[in-house]
Amino acid sequence: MIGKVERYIMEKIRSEGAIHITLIDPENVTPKSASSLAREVESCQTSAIMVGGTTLVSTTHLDKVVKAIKKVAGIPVILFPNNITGISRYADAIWFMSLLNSADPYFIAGAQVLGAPLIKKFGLEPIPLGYIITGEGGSVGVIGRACPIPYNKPELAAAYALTAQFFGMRFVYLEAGSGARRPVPKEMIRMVKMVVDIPLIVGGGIRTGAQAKRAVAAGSDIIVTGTIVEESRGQEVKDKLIEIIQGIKEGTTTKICNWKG
Ligand code: 1GP
Repeated sequence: MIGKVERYIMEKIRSEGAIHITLIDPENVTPKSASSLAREVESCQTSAIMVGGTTLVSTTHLDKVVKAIKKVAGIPVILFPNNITGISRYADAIWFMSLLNSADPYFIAGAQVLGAPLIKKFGLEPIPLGYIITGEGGSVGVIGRACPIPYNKPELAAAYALTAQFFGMRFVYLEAGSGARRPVPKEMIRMVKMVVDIPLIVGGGIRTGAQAKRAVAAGSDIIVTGTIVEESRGQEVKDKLIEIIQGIKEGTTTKICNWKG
């Protein structure tokens, strides 16, 4: 069943062409800094806040961070779990994600089986997502025991994305890894976009408006950035985000779009 947050995301993509989501890693913030960050990114018109990271964090700390963000943010807070410890009852929704190119069944369906009853109990909105690690893969590639898809093999990314769609997942995410030196190349985004009808999320290593523009023009529906706000302070956070969001807007003017929505 499609819930409120998913409907909001779909409507936003439909009306704006592509959207931006900010990722906050609970390991890198205090509840206080998370709430001021949330205020700043919302004022720059990011569409939602994802909370999650690759390495372990205490659930108590995660709860405090999510609560602090929820207190100030009018936009949805969506969990981006690395494991069952990434679940908090205080969020609005959770990417119910499977790391499709992991060599370890735990990251494909094991952690999900452990987490599902908790998600049900907390009344969190699960949004089914196929997660695909590409390029260098970063920490998430190592922790998730992924076989990252080389950038020069876009047809493999397309096959994985199609698999996500055929499994009934409603979003697909091409991940380069947080802080990646090179974001997912446009050729890979384009090839995935040509075959799938579900919205495409792209993230990892996007630091400039020009990179965001290229990724959207190639077909990304959602751009996720995390590192740029973590590395910046005060006005710099806003300047960076405004640049990225402007790039996304520019990208929509020539965007490849083949899903009916
Ligand atoms: C990581 O794709 C996200 O899961 C964001 O990556 O931190 O490089 O923006 P960055």
